[in-house]
Amino acid sequence: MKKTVLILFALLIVLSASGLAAEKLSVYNWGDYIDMDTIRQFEKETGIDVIYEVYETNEDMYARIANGKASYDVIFPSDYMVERMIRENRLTEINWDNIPNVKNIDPRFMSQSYDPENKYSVPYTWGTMGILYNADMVEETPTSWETLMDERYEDSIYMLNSPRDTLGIALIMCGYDLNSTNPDELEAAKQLLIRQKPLVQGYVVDEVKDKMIRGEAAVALVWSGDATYCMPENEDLNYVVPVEGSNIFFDAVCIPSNAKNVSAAEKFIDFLCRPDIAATNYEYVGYAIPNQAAIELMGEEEYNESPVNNPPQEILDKCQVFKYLGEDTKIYDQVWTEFISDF
Ligand code: SPD
Repeated sequence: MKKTVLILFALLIVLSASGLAAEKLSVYNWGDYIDMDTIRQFEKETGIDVIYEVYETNEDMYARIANGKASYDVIFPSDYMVERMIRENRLTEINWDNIPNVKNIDPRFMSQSYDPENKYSVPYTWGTMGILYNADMVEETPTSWETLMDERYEDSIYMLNSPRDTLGIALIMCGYDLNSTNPDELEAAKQLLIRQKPLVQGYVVDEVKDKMIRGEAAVALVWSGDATYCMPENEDLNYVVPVEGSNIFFDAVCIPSNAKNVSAAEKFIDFLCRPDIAATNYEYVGYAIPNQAAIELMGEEEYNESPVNNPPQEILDKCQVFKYLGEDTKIYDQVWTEFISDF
């Protein structure tokens, strides 16, 4: 018995020393942004062990990577963060020969302004920001961002604990561009958020879904995919992109430049682009997808039934993408820190 244990132990040491122990892939993603069955299926099909960690905002993810304390093989940054990480040489160029399933991505989602030659990012999801409201708790159907300043909703509003998103909408509410870098305009946006504070029950990210489903607030600033998740769970919930316009975002899958296992990262990204995988993952995640083959597999008509994930062109025309603002990002960091640390 002792001998068998010793042999097994020695075998284990030999296997890990020779690199034959299970290969590892380290994935860093937003909360609730992949079906864990997708991960399990990938592990089963490839024998690669996935180490999975989550973050709540682009800024959290960036800080963890930039401080050099952690290395990941796959991350899921949004548009402006992809742009920032490209400029700072923090991403690995994708070897498209190893991602044959990219053929399933609708070409309209490729070569976006944040990665014009499409060298570093694979489109994953997209969406808008808008207001998720409880029809039973609001006096009238919201159409404007002004709802977020309506005193009738005292202590009944959730805002996003995400600097670019919340400041971007506050800028629009002040009549400015959501990519403004003018310090006076950002100060005005901060003052608006300060005036709004008595109405706000909390600044949250993923928790907003359960809170709105349970009817804990009348309205919330949300990303469209979270509205898609909530609406079937509570028939009073609905979503609107306000008339003043909003943000349209594109989230991508990327490989950081300090990734340890690029080949496993490519396998994982290619797996995510497979139509069957993208389709089942969509059922869980709820965000609109750029994978045309997956949409066809699910049935285009059924997929298009969701007005949240398929806003009409006139709404999209009023939406803008966040841009990376270079050194001016520091103004946002400062304004947001001053604001949120006082909440
Ligand atoms: N549950 C996390 C969803 C992540 C959505 N990304 C939004 C990006 C906004 N710029």
